[in-house]
Amino acid sequence: MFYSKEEFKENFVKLLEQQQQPASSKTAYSILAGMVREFVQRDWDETTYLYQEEQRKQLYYFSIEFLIGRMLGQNLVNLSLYEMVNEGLDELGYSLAELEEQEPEPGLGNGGLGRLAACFMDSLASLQMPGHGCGIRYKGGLFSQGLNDGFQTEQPTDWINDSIGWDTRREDLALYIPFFGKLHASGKGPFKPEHRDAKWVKAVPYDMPIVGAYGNTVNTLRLWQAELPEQQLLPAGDIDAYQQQVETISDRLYPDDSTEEGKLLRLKQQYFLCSASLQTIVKNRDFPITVLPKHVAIQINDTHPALAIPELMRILLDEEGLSWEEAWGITTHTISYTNHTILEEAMEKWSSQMLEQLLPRVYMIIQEIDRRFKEKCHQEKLEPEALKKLAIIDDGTVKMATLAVVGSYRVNGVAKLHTDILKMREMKELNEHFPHKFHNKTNGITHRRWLVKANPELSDLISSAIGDEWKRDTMKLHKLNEFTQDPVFLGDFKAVKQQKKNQLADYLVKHQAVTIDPESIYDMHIKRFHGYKRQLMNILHIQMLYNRIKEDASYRPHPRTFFFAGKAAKSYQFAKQVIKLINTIAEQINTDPVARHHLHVVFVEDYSVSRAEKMFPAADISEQISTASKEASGTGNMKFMMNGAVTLGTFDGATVEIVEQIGDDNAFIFGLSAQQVMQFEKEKTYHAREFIEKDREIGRVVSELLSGSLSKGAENIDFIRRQLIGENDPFFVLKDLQHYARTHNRVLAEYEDSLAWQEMSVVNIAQSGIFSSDRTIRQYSDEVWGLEKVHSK
Ligand code: 4GP
Repeated sequence: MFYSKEEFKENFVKLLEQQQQPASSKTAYSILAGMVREFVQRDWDETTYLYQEEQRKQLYYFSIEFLIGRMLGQNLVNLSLYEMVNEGLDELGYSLAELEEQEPEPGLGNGGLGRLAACFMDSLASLQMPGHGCGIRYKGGLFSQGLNDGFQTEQPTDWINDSIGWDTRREDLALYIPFFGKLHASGKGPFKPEHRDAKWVKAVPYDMPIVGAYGNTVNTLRLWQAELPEQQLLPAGDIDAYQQQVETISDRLYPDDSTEEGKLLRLKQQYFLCSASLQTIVKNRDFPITVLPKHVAIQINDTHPALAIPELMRILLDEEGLSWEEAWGITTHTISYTNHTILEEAMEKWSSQMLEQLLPRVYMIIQEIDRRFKEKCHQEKLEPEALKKLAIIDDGTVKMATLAVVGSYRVNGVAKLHTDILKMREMKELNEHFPHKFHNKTNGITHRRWLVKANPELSDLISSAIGDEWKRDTMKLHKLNEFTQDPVFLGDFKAVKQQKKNQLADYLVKHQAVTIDPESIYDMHIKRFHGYKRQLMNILHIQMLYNRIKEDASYRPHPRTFFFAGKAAKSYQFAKQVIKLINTIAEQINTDPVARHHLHVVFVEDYSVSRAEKMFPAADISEQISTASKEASGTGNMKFMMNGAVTLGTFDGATVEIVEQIGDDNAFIFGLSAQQVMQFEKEKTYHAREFIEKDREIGRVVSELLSGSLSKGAENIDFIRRQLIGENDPFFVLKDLQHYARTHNRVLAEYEDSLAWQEMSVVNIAQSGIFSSDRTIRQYSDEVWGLEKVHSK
C-alpha cells in the first residue's frame, strides 16, 4: 500500500529490484498493476462485507458483453491516484502512459451495448450503489482488425494470457450447468419432472473489481468460464473431445451464428450465463426466497440473457418447490429488460426444436409461459394478427423479445425516440397489453473515462474555469455557459483541442505509419460498420468532393481529415465491402497531388476502447448520420459532445436529445426524419433509381462505384450494388446524400469563424452533463431497481 508519492516510489522500486529480468515496460506495468490491485482489494473486501451486513437490495446486470477497456489507468483515476503515480513514475524515469499501453485490452464486447454495460458498472460503483455485472469470460474477445490491401482482416485475440489478472478465480463458487438430456415424470406433478442424462458443464466465476470513484465502493463484475466438470459428472466416451466442446462455451465472443452449430453454441453461452448467475444469487442468499424481489433486481441487457426468465422459474419451481403462481410472481417482479435495437435481424428468435433439445426443462417452462399468456390474450378478444404478434412461440420459433417483455416488470428503450418507436410500432401490441411496463431510459456514458481520463487537458481547463465539482455532478458543467463568449476561455479551449489533435497525429504516425495534418478539420465517423450507420453515404460524399476538386479549379476547400474506424462483423459482407471502398478511395485521394491538400481519408485500424479514448478528444466534427429511426441511441454522439466536437447528424436516437439540449444552432442536422423514413417504408414510395438518373453528381459517383474502379474490381462491391440497386437502398443513402453534402458546406463555412465554432463546442460541453451514465443509473435505480446508496466511509 502507498499513501504518498515517496511511499509509492519506494515500493515500486523495491518490487522492481526483486525482478530477475531487466525491467521492461511490461514488467513495470505488471508491478504497478499488482500494486493497484492490492490497493483495491481492501476496499473490495470492505464493500462486500458492507453489502452483507446492511442487507441492501442488490442489482445484477446480466449482459453477454462487457466492453470494459483497459483497467489500470481508469482505476488510478477513480482512486484519485493518477496524478501521484504519474509524477512518481516520471521521477523514476517511467511514463505511466507507456505502461498503460502494455495492458492487453479485454475485447469482451462488439460495440454500443457492451460499452454501455461497462459505463453502467463504473457509474454504479461511483454512486456507491450495490450493482454487479454478470457476464462471460471469453478467452478470445472481439477479433483484432487489420487491413490487407484495404480489406478487413481478423485475428483472434487472447487477452487472458497476456493479462496480469485483475480478476480472481473463485473456485469456491463454481457450479454446474446441465445441457441436453431427457425429462422423466417424477410423480411430483407436471411441472417438476426429473432431468436425466444431462451433459454437465462446470461454471467457474472470475471476479473483477469495479472501482468506484470518490468513495471506497468496489463492486464485482463476475465473469463465468466454462470448464470440464469433475469425474462423477463426466459423460462416457472421449473426454478430450468433451473438454473441447465444453471450453468452446467461453472461448469466443459471439461465435459465428450463421451455421446451426454456431447457433447452438450461442444458445449454450446464453444459458450458461443465465443459469450460473441465477444459481449463485439464489444459493448464496440469506433471506427467504419468497422475498427475492425485495433483495434482488436483475436487469437483462437485451434479449441475450432472456433465458433468465424461464431459468429463474425453473429454480423456483424445481429447486425451491414453489407453485407456478408464486414463482411467476417472483420472476416478474425481479427481472427487467432493456431493448437496444429495433433492427429485425437483431431481434433474436430461437428454433423451438433446438431449445427443446438443448434445454428440455427450460423449453417446457417457456411453453407453459406461452400457453398461459396466449390464454390471457384470447380472453381479450384480439384480432388474429395481434394474437400472432403477442405469441412467444410462433411458427416453430421462440421470440425472445416477447418472452423478455412478458416475463419482466419493466421494459425500456435507450432514448426517447427509440422508446416511442418501440411503443408505437415494434412492440405496439405488447405495450397495449402491458401499458405500464414500458419506459424510457436515455443512455449515458461515464465522463470519468471519456473526459477525465481521456482528456485530462480539457478536464483541467474546465476545472480552472468552474471548479471541479462537475466531476461529481456533471450537471454543473452548465456553469460553462458563462464562458461561451469569453475569448480567453475560447482561446484556451482551442489550444487544448489542438493539443489533442497533435497527440492523435503523433499516435497515428507511431502506430499506423500515417501522417495527418493537425491543422486540418478532424471529421470522425467511428463506430461499428453497418448499413444503417451509413458509412457508405459518408464515403460517397467524399468521392463527390474529390470529383469536384478535380473538375473545378476554383474549388479548394479548407483541409479536412475524414477518419473512419470500426469493425465489420465477420460474416457481414456488405460492411466489409464498405471498408474496402473507403480504403480504395482513401488511396486515390491521399495520393492525388491536388486533392490531398484538401481531403485526407484515414481508416484507423482495430478500433477499440483505448483507440476511442485517443480519438474522441481530438474530433472537431462528430458524424452521427444513421438513417433516422434505426439508431436506438448511440453513445459515441455523447462522447464527442462531451469533448466539444460538433455534431453533424440526422435526427435519430439520442442525437435528438442532444439537439434538445444545445439548440438547433449548435449542431448541423440534415436528412429524413424518423417519421418520414417510416412513412417511406410503409408506402414504398422511395425509388433510389430516380436519384441515380436525375442527379448528375449522384449518378456519377454511383456509376464510378458500380464500375468497380473505386473498389479495385466490381466483385468487391456486389453486396453494395445489391443493397443500393437490388434492394432499393433501404437505408436511404442516396435520398439523403445531397442534403448531407449541403450540410457539410454549411459546416465548412461555420468553421471559418473560429470564435463562433469554439462557442458551439463549449455549448456542447456545457450541456453534456445530462448524458452522464450517473444520471441514467440514478433513473434506473429510482424507477426500476430501487437501490439505495450504501455508505462506505
Ligand atoms: C446498440 C445500439 O445500436 C445503439 O444505438 C445503442 O446506443 C447501444 O446499443 C447501447 O444502448 N446496440 C447494440 C446491439 O450494440 O448489439 O444491439
